[in-house]
Amino acid sequence: MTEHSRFEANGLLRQEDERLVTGRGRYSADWMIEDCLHAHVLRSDRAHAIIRSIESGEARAIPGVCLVLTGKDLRATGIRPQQAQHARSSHAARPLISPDWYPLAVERVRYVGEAVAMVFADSVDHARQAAEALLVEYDELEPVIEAEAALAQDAPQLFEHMQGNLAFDYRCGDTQAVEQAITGAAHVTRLTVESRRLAGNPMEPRSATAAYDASAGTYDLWVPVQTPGTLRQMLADAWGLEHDQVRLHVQDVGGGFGMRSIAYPEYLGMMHAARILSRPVRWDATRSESFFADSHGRAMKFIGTLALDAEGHFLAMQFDVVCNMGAYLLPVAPHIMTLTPERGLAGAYRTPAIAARFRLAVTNTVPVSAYRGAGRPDTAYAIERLVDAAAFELGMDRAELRRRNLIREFPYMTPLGYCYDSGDLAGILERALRTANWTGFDQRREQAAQRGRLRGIGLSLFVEVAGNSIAQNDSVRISFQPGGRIVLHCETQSTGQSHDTVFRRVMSDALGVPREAIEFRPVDASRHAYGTGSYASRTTQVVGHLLLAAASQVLERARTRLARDWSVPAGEIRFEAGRLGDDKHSESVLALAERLHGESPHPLDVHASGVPTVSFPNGAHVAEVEVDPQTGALAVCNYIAVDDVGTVQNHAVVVGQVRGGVVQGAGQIFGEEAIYDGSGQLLNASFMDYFMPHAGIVPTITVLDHPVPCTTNALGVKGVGEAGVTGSVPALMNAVVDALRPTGIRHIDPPVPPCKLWQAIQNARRRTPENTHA
Ligand code: SMO
Repeated sequence: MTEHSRFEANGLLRQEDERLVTGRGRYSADWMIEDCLHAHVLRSDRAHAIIRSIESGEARAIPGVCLVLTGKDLRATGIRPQQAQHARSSHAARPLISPDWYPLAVERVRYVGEAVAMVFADSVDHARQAAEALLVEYDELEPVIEAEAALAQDAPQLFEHMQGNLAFDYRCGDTQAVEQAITGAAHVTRLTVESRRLAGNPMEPRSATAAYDASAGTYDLWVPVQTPGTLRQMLADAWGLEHDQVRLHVQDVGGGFGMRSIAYPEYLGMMHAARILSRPVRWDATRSESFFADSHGRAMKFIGTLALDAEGHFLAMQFDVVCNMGAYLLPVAPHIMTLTPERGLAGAYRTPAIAARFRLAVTNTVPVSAYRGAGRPDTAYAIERLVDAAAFELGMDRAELRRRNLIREFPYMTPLGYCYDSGDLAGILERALRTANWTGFDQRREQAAQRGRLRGIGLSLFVEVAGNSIAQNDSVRISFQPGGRIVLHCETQSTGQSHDTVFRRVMSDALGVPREAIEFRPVDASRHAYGTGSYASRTTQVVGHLLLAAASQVLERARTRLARDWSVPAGEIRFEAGRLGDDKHSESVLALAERLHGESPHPLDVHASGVPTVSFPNGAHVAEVEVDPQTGALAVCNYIAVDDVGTVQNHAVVVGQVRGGVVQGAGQIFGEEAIYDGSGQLLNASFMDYFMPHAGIVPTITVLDHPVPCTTNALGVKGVGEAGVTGSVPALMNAVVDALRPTGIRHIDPPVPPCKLWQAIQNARRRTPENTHA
């Protein structure tokens, strides 16, 4: 049986499942390239220091060592440092200052874990031994760890040309209108919330192999990547190469989450080594190393203000946001810390005036970049906690306050100029409340109290932006192969989102051909298509839209050809159930394609490209939790997710994405946080110390689709990849704070591991119930 027929016969939900669950997945460390040298990276063990010297004599003397590469060596090759860009740098109060980011530190280290040197040897052991034999002489500097401390007067400075460690000061909205509304408001709620720094942990630690072909002048890399098009471009640009000179090989990626989209230092060092040593080179990160070598996420603090009239109508919303960027600005980081939040800053509400200021600070910590949701969970958390706080202060039901301020008509233009194309926020809100039995909660709280538990219920109503793109263009190509096969070329690697299942089905429906005739090629060394890849929940709307456009071109061409063959007007040829025909003739797309194989290029091969749009997935999530005040233990009792992700292509995939996202958000609540001490050491860089979410922390998750078709793409999809996490962070924290209300606690930030909850409850009991902050 073919893989496809087994997939059908066994009732499997996804094309990919059988291969992946029977151990036939192929991740980057599974590629075995012959004759490899091995790399080991020497990383800085201090947060901020001048590199006086690197003595490598002893290291070079170790048998099997082929190359010791330092930052100075690499800079001397003429490599271009990477820099972040920002679409609106010139509109900012102060333009973006993006420091040069070299793969290996030159002259100065700025965070623990920064790559200082790479050693290449005939074995992993020799490479490590040699790295340990390197003698680096440092002059230590004072480090700064937290963003606000970095922005303070007299803080240690990371870069000479960046005064006050302020990389970017970005403002949006009508500040004057907001301030006026606040002054005249009947009620003003203020709340500061923090979305702490996370270290993402994909299942697959990063592994890479690089090879150089001297005769062709090309590089081959086997890497885990979610954005093959962008990565190729970044690697090529660093070396001043044509993009075609870098070829990426990737089959499966064990988790992307935004972290698999960067031209990481190791890749650039390995390209150099592969070229000058004329040998392929390989590097496998250890799990602990990944905590320093991969980008971190979140690290945003929001000071929020909400102004309301006497009836609880929102008048204005304002946020002062401080972001901890880490030691360098990764390429898309300034974008996701400003424009992504801005696009969804209205949330689900008709607030007439909205303004925000974002200050991006550099610190002596691991650089921050996209991490599932990339600014959206943080923003939703800030808005939804603020709305809950206002409801509490006004003595209003939280659902009622939201109801009163809902966006009810679409399209809706936010005060910041973004257009929510479609939605049914009232519908999803009521459905979530009904499913969760919101009105019956008091009874459940009562029953829990009798068992000595604090029970809380929390609601989040969110709108997030998807397809949030820095891309100019994406393209796909459809090519017809002999033997009745159709190949879909694009550049967007799945990291678990089931692209193969979804896109084969889209094309099979559009052309009326069996799914097994279709092959989906997400990464293509021969450059038949281009794109920026898979992030921001964008792939189905962008690539799916282009695939549909390409399919209609195929049908158009087929019609034109058949009209000629049959001598009938093209307008009379109908397309039904996979066949083209009129009253007298009939031929399937595949049969026609087969008949035309003598011609070159194949007459039905098409290419479609376009500028990607954005969409606004939205949802209402309700979480119910219990806290044991004796131990501080938190348990999630019930979780309802009602999501409008636009037209659903595959329900199982939607459910999987939402559940995974909800649990990933719950990780941030239950314990995830990258914890630094004052000297800049990361204290929990292992699974012994860093909390990892698992399915058990949110035992039951009800996922309900509430599709309202998106109007800006042909498939009607809005994207689902990040909806779960964007909804769950605020829903769970609203529930936790609600549970703690009887103790007098009015706000607490995640993570809330038992020790923190227990301590907060103890502290609250010692204080007056009024105005208590944990
Ligand atoms: S955090 Mo994402 O891959 O936009």
